[in-house]
Amino acid sequence: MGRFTVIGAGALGTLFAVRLSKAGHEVEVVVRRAERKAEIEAAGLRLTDAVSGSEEKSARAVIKAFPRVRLWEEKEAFGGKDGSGPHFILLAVKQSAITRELGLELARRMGPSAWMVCLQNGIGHLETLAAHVPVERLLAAVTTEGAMISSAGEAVHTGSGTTWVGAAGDERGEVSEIAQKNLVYWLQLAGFSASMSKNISSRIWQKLLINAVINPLTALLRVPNGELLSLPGAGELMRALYEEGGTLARALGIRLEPDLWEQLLEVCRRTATNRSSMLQDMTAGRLTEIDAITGGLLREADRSGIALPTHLTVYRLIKAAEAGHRPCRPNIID
Ligand code: KPL
Repeated sequence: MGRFTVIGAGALGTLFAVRLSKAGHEVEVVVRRAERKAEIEAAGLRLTDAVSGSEEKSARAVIKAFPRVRLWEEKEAFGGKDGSGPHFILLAVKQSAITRELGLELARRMGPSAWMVCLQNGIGHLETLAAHVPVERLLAAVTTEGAMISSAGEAVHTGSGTTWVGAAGDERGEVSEIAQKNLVYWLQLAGFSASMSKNISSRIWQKLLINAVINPLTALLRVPNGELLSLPGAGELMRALYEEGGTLARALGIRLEPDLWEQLLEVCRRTATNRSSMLQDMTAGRLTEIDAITGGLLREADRSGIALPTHLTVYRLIKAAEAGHRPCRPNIID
């Protein structure tokens, strides 16, 4: 059985931690604040299936408090000091938590058999981490699983999706191939639909285009994903954002599947009751991931001299809305 460290007990972190732990793996969950650790320990890590209503509880996961930056003195490595077989660190924190400081700390705590698996939406995080973590130890994961946090330690699984795993530096794929196979196999045994991807950048971009349509619009309109399909005018806005993103991706030579627009609509249908992560952040008064999603597209467009007027408008609206919710709590690894 495998060893997993899940960093961040948000919706995705909890979903992966509970399923992997139930499948018999050694799982530790790392949260930043001691109060959150105590809350989760008291209530247990739980996962509820939104469709069947059944509850899965994980008794096996060990929960550790990730010390605050100034307390990061203890030398303990994630996943224990040694052990046989690969140790996967699932990084399930928000983009805004991925800083140089975190990269340095993670690199210091990674043992010799550790692989870092990044589950973030958007772009930019892999470059930040690769400055500190050896790129051949970095795996990118793209998931279309839908989940929401309902209380401390409790996630609701709102829609099943697929998780693709690939080497962060595409050309280093052969170095991590055995680890990738192992991870995919264990994810499958834990009940996930998972596959290896030889072209993870294309998967990252396809998810980015989907998030750049659904997330800001649901956050601005304050509706669950499914309602975008029926609100007057929303369809036109979705299409405009999608077309602009597609033009940029093609200009950058990124391969997009021909039915990506259909896939986007399908995500809205499959996660119809889900409140997007951006809507959840906005409602909770946290900073959103707009800089890594729409902001990521705008930065790339700027470098290529391409205009994305609809994305720019949406970006400014979200920035204004975030500021209107002051005081914004910084995103935390919760
Ligand atoms: O990834 C998502 C998110 O909310 O961030 C989608 C796919 C839009 C599901 O809600």
